[in-house]
Formats: sequence, C-alpha cells, structure tokens
Amino acid sequence: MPKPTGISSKAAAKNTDSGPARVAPEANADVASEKMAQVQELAAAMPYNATKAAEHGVANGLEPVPGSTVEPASRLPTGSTLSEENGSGKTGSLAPEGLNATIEPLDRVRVDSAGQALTTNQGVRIADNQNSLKLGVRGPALLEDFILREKITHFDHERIPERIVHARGSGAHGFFECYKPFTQYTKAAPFQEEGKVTPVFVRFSTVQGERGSKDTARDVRGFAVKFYTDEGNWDLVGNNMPVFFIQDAMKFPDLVHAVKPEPHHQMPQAASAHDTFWDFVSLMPESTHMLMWVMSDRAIPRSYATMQGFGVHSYRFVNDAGESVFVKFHWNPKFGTHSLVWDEAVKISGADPDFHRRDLWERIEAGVYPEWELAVQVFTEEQAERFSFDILDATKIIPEELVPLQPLGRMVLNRNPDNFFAETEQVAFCTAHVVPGIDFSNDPLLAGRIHSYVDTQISRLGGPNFHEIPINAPLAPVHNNQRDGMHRQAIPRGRVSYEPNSLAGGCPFQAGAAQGFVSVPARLQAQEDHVKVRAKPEKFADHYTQAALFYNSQSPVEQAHIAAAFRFELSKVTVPAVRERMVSSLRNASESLAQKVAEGLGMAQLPASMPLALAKPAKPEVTASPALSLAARPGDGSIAGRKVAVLVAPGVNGAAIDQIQAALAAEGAVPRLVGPRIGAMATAEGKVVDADASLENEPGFLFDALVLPDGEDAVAALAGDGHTAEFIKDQYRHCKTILVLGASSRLLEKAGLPAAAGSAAAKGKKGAPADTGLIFETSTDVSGALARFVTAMGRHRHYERETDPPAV
Ligand code: HDE
Repeated sequence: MPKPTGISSKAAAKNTDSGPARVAPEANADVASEKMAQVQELAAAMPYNATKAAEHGVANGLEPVPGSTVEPASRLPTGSTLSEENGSGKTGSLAPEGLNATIEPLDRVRVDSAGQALTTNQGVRIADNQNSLKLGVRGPALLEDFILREKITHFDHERIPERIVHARGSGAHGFFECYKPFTQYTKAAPFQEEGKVTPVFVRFSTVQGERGSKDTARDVRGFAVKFYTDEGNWDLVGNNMPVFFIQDAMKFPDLVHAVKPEPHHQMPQAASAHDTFWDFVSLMPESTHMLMWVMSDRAIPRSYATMQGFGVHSYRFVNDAGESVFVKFHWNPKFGTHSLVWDEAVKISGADPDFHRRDLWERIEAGVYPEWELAVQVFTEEQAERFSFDILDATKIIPEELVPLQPLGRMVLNRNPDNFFAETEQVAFCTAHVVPGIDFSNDPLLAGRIHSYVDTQISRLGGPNFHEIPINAPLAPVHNNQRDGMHRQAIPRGRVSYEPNSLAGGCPFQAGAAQGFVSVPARLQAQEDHVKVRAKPEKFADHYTQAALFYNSQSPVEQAHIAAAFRFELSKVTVPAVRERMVSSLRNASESLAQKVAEGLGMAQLPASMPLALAKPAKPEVTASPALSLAARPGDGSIAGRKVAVLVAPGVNGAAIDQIQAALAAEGAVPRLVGPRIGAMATAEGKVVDADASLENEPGFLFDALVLPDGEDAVAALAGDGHTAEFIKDQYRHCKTILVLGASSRLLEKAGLPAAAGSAAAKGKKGAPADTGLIFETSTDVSGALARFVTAMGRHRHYERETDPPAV
C-alpha cells in the first residue's frame, strides 16, 4: 500500500473530526501531524486491555494488578492542545509533568493584604469604598454601580448551610509524631517510623446545638482528626466518649430529631433536657450506657485540651502482608481529664458562650500547646469472638483491663487557623477517608457513617469538589478521571478522562495491590445466618451490663454528679410517664442510682424495672474498670493553661500581686488582675497596678482559681462591691482553689461562706475534712503560700467541699 503523502497527513492533522485510514511518522512533519502520528503509536501500543482478565475471580480481587501503561514518545500525544506551549502570565507554562497543583501546601492560597489597595473580586482597584454611585450627591443610586452590587451580592451569600449535627465547633492545626514503628500491625503511613511527623487538622464540636450555640452545653464532644498522610487523607472522626447511643445507622436520624430543638417551637437550644430526647432514649434501652457517659462530667469538659478522644467503632489495622487485626483508637490528654461542674457550665454559657473556643485559641497563642497521646487496643478476631460483648456494637467498650492500651505517638496542636470559615467551617471530615493500613469493621453504625459524610458535604459545601477546598486537599498526589461539577479548581491537561485508555498511555493507571488500597477480605465462615436480613446479633441485646460497669467504676463524687444530672434533665421533662420510664430503665443498671434519681424527682415509689431484651446476658470479664473514672488521668499535675483571677482594688498590697503574677506565669498559668473596674489603680505602696478585667465583665466562674489580696483599703473597696461576694461564692461552690491573703479573709464571711471555711473546715477540725483548696496567709511573705496554692491548683478541684444541695 502506498505511504500517505506528507501533505495529506499534514492537512488531516488539522481536522478535529474524521481522519485518514492510516497514520505513520513522516519526514518534515509539522507538530500537528507529529502529534497525530504519536497518538496513533501510543494507541497501537495497547492493542487490547491486558489486565481485563485480572478483573475476575476472588484471587485477583484480593490482589489487584497494576494497570498497564505505555510511555509516550513525548508529551505531545497526551496534551489537550498544541497551543499549550504559548504561555502567559495567567496560563503559566505547560502543566508540570505528573503534578496536580491543587494539593500544594496552603501557602498557595494564603492572602496577606499588608500594603495593598482594596480591589473588587476582578482585581479592579476601588477608588471609594464609602459611597455608592449616585446621580448627584442627593440623587438615586445607580444600577451600574458594579462595585456596590458585587460587594452586597457576595455578602448576601456569605452563609453556607451549617452541619446537621456538630454545627458548633473549633479547630486547630498540628502534627502527629510516631513513637516507634507499628509495622507489625499496620502499613498506615503515620506509623511507619520513629519520629515520623504527619500534619493534622483537628475540629472539636458539640453535637446538638446550632453554629452559634454555647460551648458548655451538656453534650458529647466531637473529636475529629484529619491526618494529611503521605498516602492520602485519613480522617479519624471520633467523640470524647467511647460509646454511642444507638447500634445501627438506621436510628441516627431519629436520635438527632429527638435531641435537637423540638420542631414546633425550636426549643431548647443545645440541650438534651427536654421531652423528645428522653422519650426516645427511654424507649431505646441500648442508649443506657451512653446516657451514663453524657450524664457524667465528661459531657461538660473544662477544656478541649483536657478531654479524651475515642474512635468509638472497632476498626482494622492491616500490615504489609495483608494480615489484619481489630483496633480501637484512644486519645489521652497530656493535661489530664478535667471537667466543669454543672452549675458552673450553666453560668459560663451566659457569660462566655465561646468558653472552649477561646480556651483552645488562647492556649495555642500562649504556646501551651494541647497535646494527646494516641493509643490503641489491638485484638484479633478470635479474641473478639470470646468476649462477652460484640465488638461491632458501638454501645460497648473494651475494658482497658481486658485489652491494654498501646501508645503509638503524640499529637500536638500548635497553630491556630488564619481564618475560621476557610479552615474550621469548610473542613470536611469523613469516616470513608481511610488510607492503606486502616480498614473498617462491620459495625452497622460505621457503615451508615461511611455513606453519610460525603453525602452531607455535597449540600453543605456546594457540590462534589469539596476535596479541592484548600483545607481538605490532601498532601498526597491526586490523579483521577473525575471531572467537572460545581466550583472545579483543577485544570486537567489532555482529553482523556476514562480508564482504560491508550490515548494517554494508560494514565492515570490503577496502582495495584502493592501500592493501592485493598479492602481486607474479612472472610466469613459459611454460616446459616448469612442471608439478607434486618436484625441485630444476639449480644447487642445486652443493654445494661456496661452501663453498670461504667457507673460502678466512678468515684463517689462522679456518681453523685451522674445522679444529679439525671435529676436535672428529667426534671425538665414535662411528661411524668417519660420520667418514670427512664427511671424504670435505670433500675436495670443501678438500683441505687435509680433510687436517688427517683427521690430527686419526687417519685413516691420506684416504677417496676423495665423488662430486659436479653434475660441472661453473658458474664462480663470485668465488673469494675478504674480507667473509666476521670480521676484515672489527672495529667502531669501542671497548671499550665489555667486561668487565675487576682482581685485588685485601690490600696492593694502591690508587692504580693507582682510576686503572684510572676510565679503563676512561670508555671504557664494565666493570671488576670480583676478590679471593680478596668484600668490603673494605686497600690498601698504608692505604685500602680492595671486591672485588665472587671468583676462585672469576667465573673468568678470563668476562672480556675482565685487570689484574694491583702491591703485594708482594697479589701474595704471589694467588700463594698456586690460582685465580689458572688465571685467568691462561685469559686467556692465550684470547689476551686482560693488563696486568701491577710485582711481579705473578711471577704469570705461577706460572701456567706460557712464560718468554718475560714477556720475549722480549712484546718480539718471538728471532724470536717480538711479543705485543701483554701489557703490562708497572713504574713507579707507569700512565697510559701504561693507554692501551696500552685500544688492545690494542680488538684484542679476540692470536692470535699461539695454538698448537694450546695451549702453556699
Ligand atoms: Fe457523625 N456526622 N454521624 N458521628 N460526626 C457528622 O458530617 C453521622 C457518629 C461525628 O468536626 C455529619 O460533616 C451518622 C458517631 C463528628 O466536622 C454527618 C451517624 C460519631 C462530627 C454525620 C453518625 C460521630 C460528625 C454532620 C450514625 C463518633 C463532626 C456534618 C450512623 C464516633 C465532624 C458532617 C466535624 C458529623 C453523620 C454517628 C462523630 C451528618 C449518619 C458514632 C466528630 O455526616
């Protein structure tokens, strides 16, 4: 057959439809015909789909082969255009080979306006940002004012839908550092070598409330960590409690509808203390274990930095050999587990609804970086089968006494976001974001989540390209054939968006088992019950064993708080039958708890116990687990990050104030001078102290500890201000450490503290327990008292002072 002439090939190559019967390289080819020839060559190098046969059968499914690729002779045949060589300031040059520029570090999208003029979104400099364009200074505004219209239109669309749950949250950047390789169990990138650092973004949240709701609601806290690993993003989307209310995703919308503000009047905001929540949970006995946790002080943490985190579900680790074990994730805070007390939480929500957000922000800005240790419980399928509970049931923990924690590394949060919306609001967590080395268990709650999170981001973030929002983009390369959709950022080069292909040399190609993600086969023995079915495993019906385990493992103070929380919440319910139903359920977990709650609710007699779904639950392995008490993890005893109010007024003994401030700051604590008003005031020594907060704008319950100063005039001034008594009373009621210097002991009486506070109880006389949180110093040398104050603050609270109802 005669060779096609150069002329016909050159001409043919200029057309975008129809082509010659044969194409071959030729002399004097121009770039178009050269491309045509190379495209032909590339396609011809792949005469058939060589990996097609490997798409079939179990063995191939478990070990997928890499896709076949052909290297093109040059970059010419895979490009979109011939004109890509023509660069400009906007287009730049050719797409860098093999690179997706949307995943570069966030620096590429940072904006700093220092020294810059104001512009429109089109980059046009704005001459006047004060006035709209009018016909004459008193005339009508003009439609042609594109500057005003752009500004207002953008403003009109500033809000995006808030998260359906976990709407209220705060986030921070940081890193995870691996202690030592954990390669025997997992090939997940963060756990491969000692010292390996993986960037993270973490978002903490409440569940019930709207985006502007208070931080200190009684609620579960979200604890969501996005690891930007070398092999893609892994999101560990957990909570600060290790169990959940329900066992199957089917019930999640019901739970959320029940706890959210009631639909008819949209009340109450960010609170579970209402009819529909308790109606639902009292009909769902599997929620009893979780109810114990949310009625405990865990539901009102002092700080995000002082709460644990949990992955909740059983996940899997997978090693290089493809072997898999089950794993539960735990985050343990370096600063220990500390909580608020309920009266304090209620008051804080009024004075500072941003209490936790502020605390997180201020700790990071101050360099007191929140830190957690990541630990895992690793167990095999065989072990799991022997447990008295089902590891697929998210209402169950695995007691640490049964499977101990193994530490993997530490996470430090050391950078606040630059912009709340761009980072904390737009971050999109998803349980489906896993990397090689991590896999799922069959927990039916987890299965629902694997679907839900992607789905919800599509409406919240306006389309399927939310992964390209800078905070969500991975650091690992992204190459696939997904195209288009709302707000697409990436500009893919070339015309191929399918696989298999020959026209892009087979790229991007499937990675195969050696590099790509392969699901654990999780082989199941052939069993009778492997049928399509809507039912739960038998052990899921044990609703009370672990609720009892939790309650019985709490300290007496914690138990008292749980009883008080049930009493408070159920007292807010307006339907007595719902209260009674809940108490009848509690009887199955703890008779004494049910009794206390019933008494608190004025119930003349206990209702009959709720019938059990499982008459004879399996015998539990442990009946007490000390690790479940907040007291089990007091932290390192440091007071770093704690806030101390140092009251001041004119005539205060200034020398002691200076000494106290310096000593507290040296411990990483944050002393604040709180006066009747802000501003400068003369000390007894004729110097000046500057109050940066006032009794009115920073009430006592916002502080972790209190210093009452010496100085006759100052004490007289403070005694004359009604706020002082409230300040001291709250500090005392909430069991905080109070340092009482010299003349200020008078203020205690004024605050109505038991006369004993200043004498007997504090010194442990008359049989009363010594109040370790009240420290008196009459001498002008405060150094000894200061040391005792710091140690006492390390205990966080002095519950020996607590009575129900409060004495003060
Ligand atoms: Fe979530 N959950 N969830 N959840 N969840 C969401 O995703 C959902 C569950 C958790 O800071 C939503 O982006 C279903 C358990 C956290 O952005 C949504 C089920 C646990 C966050 C969603 C659960 C969580 C969410 C709402 C039952 C603890 C906040 C907005 C099958 C392990 C993440 C969003 C952040 C957020 C669905 C149960 C934790 C709607 C369907 C159990 C920490 O997709």
